[in-house]
Amino acid sequence: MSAFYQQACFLQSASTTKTLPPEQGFEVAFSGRSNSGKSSTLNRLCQQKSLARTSKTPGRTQLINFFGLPDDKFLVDLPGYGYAKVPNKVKFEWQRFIESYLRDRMTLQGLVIVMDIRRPMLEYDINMLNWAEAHQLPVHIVLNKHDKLKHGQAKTALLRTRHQLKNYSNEFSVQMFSALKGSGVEELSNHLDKWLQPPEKYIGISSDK
Ligand SMILES: Nc1nc2c(ncn2[C@@H]2O[C@H](COP(=O)(O)OP(=O)(O)OP(=O)(O)O)[C@@H](O)[C@H]2O)c(=O)[nH]1
Ligand SMILES: [Mg+2]
Repeated sequence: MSAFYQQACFLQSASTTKTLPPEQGFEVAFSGRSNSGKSSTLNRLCQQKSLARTSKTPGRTQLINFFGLPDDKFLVDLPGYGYAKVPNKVKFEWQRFIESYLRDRMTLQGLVIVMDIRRPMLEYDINMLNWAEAHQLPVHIVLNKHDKLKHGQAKTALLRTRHQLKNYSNEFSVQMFSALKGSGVEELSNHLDKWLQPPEKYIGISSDK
């Protein structure tokens, strides 16, 4: 378990471009359908139960939330897409804000897309992947809720998703994960290390928890 991500602290929320923190260092954003477990994935990665707020009610995260790590590295929790109960006007505004964040943020190194392993690669996910490809933004897909499937079914979902990614031209990777059980957390932190480049002193250092 990486000691680096355990240092994460809530920094600030943003609801408009003007309220975004200054662009410095490197950051990675977590996106995905509402209720796929983005906030739970962040909490598991950072080994903190309530760093990002989680909920059974989809659409809980309505702001872009920034978490700071040592050495000017940041993790960013984006609002979930595909949440139907929000009025269209609000949805449109969010969408514009998130799109401008993803397009213009110079410090953004990559995008983690969290999907429910039982329903990966739905329409919104594919839209996001197409968008990332068009903007040459590297993507790492986390197939979360692995614990909900038998191992064979989960493996099939992984292979099928990997196969679908073959059509994309930019950097894409995929892994299984369970925010509930903690499986896959090391694979995720190793991947993020490539994007965020933590200070030397954290590389290979794990906590004993
Ligand atoms: N079984 C299981 N449930 C999970 C897992 N990860 C998240 N959940 C549950 O899924 C629900 C949604 O989790 P969140 O982390 O709030 O999801 P989110 O994607 O951040 O949701 P929004 O912020 O609303 O977009 C909660 O009830 C979590 O407890 C997992 O790995 N396994
Ligand atoms: Mg959330």
